[in-house]
Amino acid sequence: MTDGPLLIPIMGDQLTPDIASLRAADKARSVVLMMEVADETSYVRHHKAKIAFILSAMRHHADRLRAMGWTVDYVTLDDPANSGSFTSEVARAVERHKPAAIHVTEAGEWRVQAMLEAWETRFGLPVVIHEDDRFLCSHAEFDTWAAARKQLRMEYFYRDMRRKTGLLMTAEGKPEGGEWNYDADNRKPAPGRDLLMPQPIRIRPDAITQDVLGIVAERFADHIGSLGHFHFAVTHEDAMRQQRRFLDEALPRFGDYQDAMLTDEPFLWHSILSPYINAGLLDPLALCREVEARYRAGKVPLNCAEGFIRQIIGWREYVRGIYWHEGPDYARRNALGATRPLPGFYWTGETDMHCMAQAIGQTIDHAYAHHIQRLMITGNFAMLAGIDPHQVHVWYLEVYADAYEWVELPNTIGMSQFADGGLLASKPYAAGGAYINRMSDYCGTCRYDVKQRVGEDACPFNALYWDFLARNEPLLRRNVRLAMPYRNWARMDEQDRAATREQAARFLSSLD
Ligand code: FAD
Ligand code: DLZ
Ligand code: SF4
Repeated sequence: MTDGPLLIPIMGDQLTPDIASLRAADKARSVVLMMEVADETSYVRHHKAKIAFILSAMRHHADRLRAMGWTVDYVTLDDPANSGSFTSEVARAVERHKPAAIHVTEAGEWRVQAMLEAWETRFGLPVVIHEDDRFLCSHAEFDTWAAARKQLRMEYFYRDMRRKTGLLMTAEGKPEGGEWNYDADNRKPAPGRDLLMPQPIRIRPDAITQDVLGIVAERFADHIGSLGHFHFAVTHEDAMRQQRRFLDEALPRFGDYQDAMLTDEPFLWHSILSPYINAGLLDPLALCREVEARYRAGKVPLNCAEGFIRQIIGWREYVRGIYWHEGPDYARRNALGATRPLPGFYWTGETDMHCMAQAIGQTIDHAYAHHIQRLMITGNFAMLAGIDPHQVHVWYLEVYADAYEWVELPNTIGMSQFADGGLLASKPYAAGGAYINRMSDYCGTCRYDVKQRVGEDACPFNALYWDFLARNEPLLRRNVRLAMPYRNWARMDEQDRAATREQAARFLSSLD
């Protein structure tokens, strides 16, 4: 081993100053390497605002590390010598710094993890890959949990995470309030529009962000998305301001309106914190402890505190566990054999379906849509229409500022498209127009009539819903949670069934 420094590559979703690879190192004998590389900006065609957010947050993080005393070697995207990939940039850095060893925190996805694992052989240097302990549950712990069960369900995993963290637990080790889950209280339709509705703070771009916005506008002009609405925090301090704003203004009603949708109101009572949590600017466990403290101080009802904490220590940890447990070919699952190409309006929002135009339009503007819009509008439509789940996956990975494969893929392939055949979700999240009408104000101003199943003006979701069940009957018939809809389908008279399927076929051929 040489007496050179440690080389510590930090990637765009590792913007945490005490991440494992840094915690283990001596500042005086280390070089932190940060790399803006074409491979990462282009492995899918990310939304412009997603690229701008990550690059600006990386540049600010480099300054933060320098201020803490680290030596940071930062390679910008427009550096003429930039060779374009993590591995080739690490190779150049090895030449520059002649390190004794490389220390790195495990990657967030299979594609990049494979690169890290090849570095030791490639560079002939010791490479230490640290576990990413920003997550509550390690890969090994999840695998052990999964191995002990016949059927994997988030709810039981979540209970274990509650016990592990002590969040919302009583001194006797029971769940606070007597129940583990208050989801039944969290399905209120949206109230009317209200001028006092909470809104995320609009952070004004500083000089660093403006530079990045210029680079992105020029280099990624043909990627989806607008930069005109760029409002993201790009520093830990500003992300903390967004966190406090959420805790004070939105959390007290987060649970009640978690599933609600309202025209031209993209944010409602959601936190809009996922980009910061996923990039490492916010600590998810510390955030949950704050939420619990608000509940214990009587400022937030239990259904809101529990509902929020479940999303983070339940769903977020669970989907990560599934991603690594299932392996890289999870991305190619297609249990329902869906093959239709993704319709063009997913890129423009130009469709007469008002719900789809709203969800896609705000995605283009803000690189954001909340969970129910992703699951029950764009995701539901894609599944009902039989869109190729891999194309759906790539779309979600591209368009949201919080999208990294470890979290996006199980949500898309598993939860939203049922393409894993029921590993993640116990039934397909399929719904007709009635659900959308109940949870939103979208249908009132739509060109289609949500009450009609067939005819010129019929809401497309209605015929598509029945057609989805009918065409997938051999695969889904035995699912007990679908027994009722299949009974209703069987009760419909023969002519109605045929007319419904013809209606769906006409609509689907109009997509082609
Ligand atoms: P809130 O509603 O305020 O929820 C609080 C936090 O809980 C979120 O910030 C997030 O960290 C976590 N969370 C909530 N639901 C989930 C979930 N299902 N899985 C993981 N974490 C969750 N989330 C991502 O972070 N990245 C993605 O790429 C992503 N892709 C998705 C794709 C599809 C098809 C679906 C249905 C969901 C996806 N989600 C993804 C989950 C969820 O939609 C987002 O986390 C959420 O909308 C982010 O907005 P928010 O911060 O306002 O969340
Ligand atoms: C998403 C992304 C983008 C757009 N650009 C970069 C980049 O230039 N440099 C970088 O270090 N990370 C970037 N990222 C995030 C990475 O894709 C992410 O860190 C890896 O996929 C590991 O999960
Ligand atoms: Fe969407 Fe149908 Fe309602 Fe129109 S009528 S907004 S298409 S659910």
